[in-house]
Amino acid sequence: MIIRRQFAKKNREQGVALISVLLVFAIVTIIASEMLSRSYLDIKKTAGVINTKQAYLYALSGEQYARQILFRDYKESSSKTLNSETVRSDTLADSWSVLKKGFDIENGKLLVEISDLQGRFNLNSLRNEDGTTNTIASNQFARLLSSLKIKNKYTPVLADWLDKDQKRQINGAEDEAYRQKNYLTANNLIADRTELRLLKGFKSQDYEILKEHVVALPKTSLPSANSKTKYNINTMNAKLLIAMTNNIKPANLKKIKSIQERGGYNTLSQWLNGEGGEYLSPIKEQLTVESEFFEVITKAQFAGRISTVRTHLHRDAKDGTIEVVKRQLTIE
Ligand SMILES: [Ca+2]
Ligand SMILES: [Ca+2]
Repeated sequence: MIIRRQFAKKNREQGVALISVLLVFAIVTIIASEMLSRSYLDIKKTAGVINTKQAYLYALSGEQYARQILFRDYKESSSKTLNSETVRSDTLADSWSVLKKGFDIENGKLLVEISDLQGRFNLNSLRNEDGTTNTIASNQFARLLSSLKIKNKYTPVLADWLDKDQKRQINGAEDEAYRQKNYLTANNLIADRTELRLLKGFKSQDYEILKEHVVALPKTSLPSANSKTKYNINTMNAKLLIAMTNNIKPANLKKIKSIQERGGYNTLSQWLNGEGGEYLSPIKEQLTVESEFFEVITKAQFAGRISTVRTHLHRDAKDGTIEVVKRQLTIE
């Protein structure tokens, strides 16, 4: 009996020991797997950060490439002459315009696109240098909205946003309209087209339609404002031409478009004396054939990460020096 009891006791002890060992083993396994999964997540997170950074650096390299293309274009363009005078022009047939090119990079792709910002409506042209509203530009903007079939009347709201006073224009909006949103009107030139989204009643679907046609350049095209930045007739699209010229005939628009596609003209007088020139003459003070402001969009895809950089560049007309006006990291 005593032997059997001792035997049973020993068996129980062994059982308890086995369960303890199994428990410890289970706990160790859980801890180890938790540690492994955490370190796996950490590695993944770090790789994600590194890959995002790498994608951004590739996008910046695309911007550098665009700068080289634009500088080379300036140099090549400087050698064009007409009656032994240098005639520099920027057109849709230029190397920067036809670039829209993708590159294969290690573990991904890079896409670089350059466009002429002087082929878009400059929102800042609604403000004269003295801070008042430029009515010629307001009318042009209103026509741009209507040519894009945007029904909402944003012109007075934009005019009030830009003008220096607090006096509300008819259907406009000054500070009192924004106070409850915790911001006020700029009452100054705007820095980016995205500011349109802040305007009273501005609908995002309208912004999506309008954004490709507008830009906020530091200088405007009207003499009463600052005449430095003009519209490039070689690159202006049909909607902007309708807005600027008022009542231009579809046949003339088509003709202008086909000349643009063939590489435009090297001088403004060629445009003014050509077909449709009668529509361009009234706005000739606002026109040029040469551009200084360009937009570069680079999209880099690297190891599953995407980086999109939108850069505005200024290329000096005197020596071709290129500077970054602004750089934004994401698409709007
Ligand atoms: Ca104002
Ligand atoms: Ca006002």
